[in-house]
Amino acid sequence: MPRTISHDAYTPRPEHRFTFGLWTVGNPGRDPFGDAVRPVLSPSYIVEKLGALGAYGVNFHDNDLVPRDATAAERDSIVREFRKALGASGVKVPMATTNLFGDPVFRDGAFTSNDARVRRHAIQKTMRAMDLGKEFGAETYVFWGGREGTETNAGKNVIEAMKWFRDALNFLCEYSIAQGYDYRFAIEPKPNEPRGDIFLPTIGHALAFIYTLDRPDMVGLNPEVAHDSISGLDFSHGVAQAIEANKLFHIDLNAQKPGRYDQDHRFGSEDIKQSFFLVKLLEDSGYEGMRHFDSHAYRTEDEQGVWDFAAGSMRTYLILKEKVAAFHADKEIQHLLGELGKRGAAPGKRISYGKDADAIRNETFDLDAMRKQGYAYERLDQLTVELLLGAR
Ligand code: GCO
Ligand code: MN
Ligand code: MN
Repeated sequence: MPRTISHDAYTPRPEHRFTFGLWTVGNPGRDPFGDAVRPVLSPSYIVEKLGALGAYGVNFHDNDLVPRDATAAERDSIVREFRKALGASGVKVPMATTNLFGDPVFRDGAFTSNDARVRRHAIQKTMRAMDLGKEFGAETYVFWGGREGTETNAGKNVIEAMKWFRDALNFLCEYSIAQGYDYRFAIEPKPNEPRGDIFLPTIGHALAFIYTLDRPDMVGLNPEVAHDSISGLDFSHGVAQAIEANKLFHIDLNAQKPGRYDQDHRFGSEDIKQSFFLVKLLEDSGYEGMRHFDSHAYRTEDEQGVWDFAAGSMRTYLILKEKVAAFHADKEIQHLLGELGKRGAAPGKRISYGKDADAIRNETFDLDAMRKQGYAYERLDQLTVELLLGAR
């Protein structure tokens, strides 16, 4: 029996900017060992369901919407029907992207394949996918290079591959400008899977690469929880660095046990504390972009499980957002943070050579006192845990 949607403080609404991909809720549960377990859902049906659940938008790869072998007439009729579904549900398309990984032609990469014809084809496919995204008003264009990488270093010159990657992004930035598309490009780093090792594996690699492009202002990041967790990194540190550099253009929310294959589980279903600090970072920093759930329901689930998964992702985000407010309102937590603030942790306490050179050169430090004083992080963390567990 379908569950009824509850209307309480955690009911998602379009202004929360929650989005899903056609490929996420539409994932039929195929894995390397087993067949699909759920029927394919049509894009229009997905949009209708997401609208009813309170999502703001839906994103897609070109081929999630228009199959690879569609004729021009089929493309037109698919576009027409999808537009109708969007209009009826009020669901928006804030982001679009290209499938540069499914077709066997991309087995050695797309922009970095050793075959120059493949590299040119990848660019052509992306130009057409950018056209498609713009037909629905997409503003962010994601580049996830799932096939850009290697299993062996014997066959690829990685220095050349970086140049090919850069050429492709420079080319596509010019295309966006020439067409008047005004896209914001967001690179999505991932360390491995489907390739043994993927190029631009972390937020840091991608960030450094961006500043080597012709138009670094147009290009930012789409970091994903699961991808940094695979590498055992603290995701919110990478996201904070992206925010500080004004490069957080989009974000993929999900959950992942460290060190495993890409699990793409429901947001908040693994590391609650990590998820909390991520929501806190996004909310406290005033991030205004989409909260995109790049994840899918467990393979055990039928269609109802998929909508439980989608509703649960948004609900958990909103519960954690409320916990963020509770953290800010908690007197003891705020007292401890206030003590840190007095010691110099409050924002804005920065130095510069011009202003401080003499003072620092001549300052006398009470090193004994400085060595003895603790930071009360044990207490602060325990209070955070208790708050998350509902004991405060
Ligand atoms: C993955 C990636 C993808 C991308 C998607 C949009 O690990 O499979 O996260 O889901 O996010 O292709 O670019
Ligand atoms: Mn992923
Ligand atoms: Mn992703």
